[in-house]
Amino acid sequence: MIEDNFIDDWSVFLAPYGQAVEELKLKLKNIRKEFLAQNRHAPIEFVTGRVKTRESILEKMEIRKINPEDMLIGVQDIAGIRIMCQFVEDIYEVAELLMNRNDFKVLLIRDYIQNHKPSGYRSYHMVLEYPVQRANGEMKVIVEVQIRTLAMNFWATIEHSLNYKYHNDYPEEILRRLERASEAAFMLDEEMSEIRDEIREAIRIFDKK
Ligand code: 0O2
Ligand code: 0O2
Repeated sequence: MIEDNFIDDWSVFLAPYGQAVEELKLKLKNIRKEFLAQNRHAPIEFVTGRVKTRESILEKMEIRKINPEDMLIGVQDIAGIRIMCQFVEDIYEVAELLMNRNDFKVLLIRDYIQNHKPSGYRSYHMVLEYPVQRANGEMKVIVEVQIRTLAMNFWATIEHSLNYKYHNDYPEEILRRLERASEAAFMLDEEMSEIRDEIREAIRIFDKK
């Protein structure tokens, strides 16, 4: 295991990341509320967030052979936000919303929807530079935002749990099934997009009731 003493106090180090996650969750949940208050389809279904633990940061550094001085470049998801959407179109609407904000800077985008990962993983990733106000002044922290549909989230969640058991070394049969499941999730998203307008109308009527 990699030495962890290049950080004096991990809880002090991680605190601004925690603050960034809490602030962003609140802001994103408010976007949803605003849309709903205006009786509009909310492109955000729900938001989750977490700060990576010390153990998980060190593990990622070990696996990827990241030196301590490169930690902030190599581990961009110490603060992680996940935004779940109903439809693929919503993902791009949310991305646009985030790009037009001036409370943080979008540093980079990785579109694993247009170019899914070999594993079958699909999501839209954004890396942000988010300023948090601390007792000693402003600090800019890096936050990874993953935007995905419920179907993409379903696949990624299952694959992630399986990975605990197989450590990326899947038996051929499971790999094949995961690939098929990823395609099925993608097709589900495509089908849902096609009937999106009808679903929207149904939701509107349901909400009114
Ligand atoms: P609500 O009103 O229940 O939706 P915290 O404990 O403060 O760190 P939080 O937000 O409570 O943070 O927990 P986390 O783990 O970041 O996010 C979980 C949120 O995602 C919860 O919402 C869950 O209700 C919501 N969630 C999880 N799965 C689903 C789902 O399938 N559909 C929907 N609509 N929401 C889901 P909150 O924040 O407790 O608020
Ligand atoms: P956690 O907290 O366990 O989810 P690179 O792979 O070098 O291009 P990097 O830095 O790994 O880029 O970032 P990437 O791939 O854009 O995003 C990494 C995160 O995306 C992962 O975090 C996962 O959350 C998610 N992810 C990426 N690929 C997959 C996949 O094949 N399956 C699943 N389930 N999730 C994936 P971590 O580090 O695994 O952390």
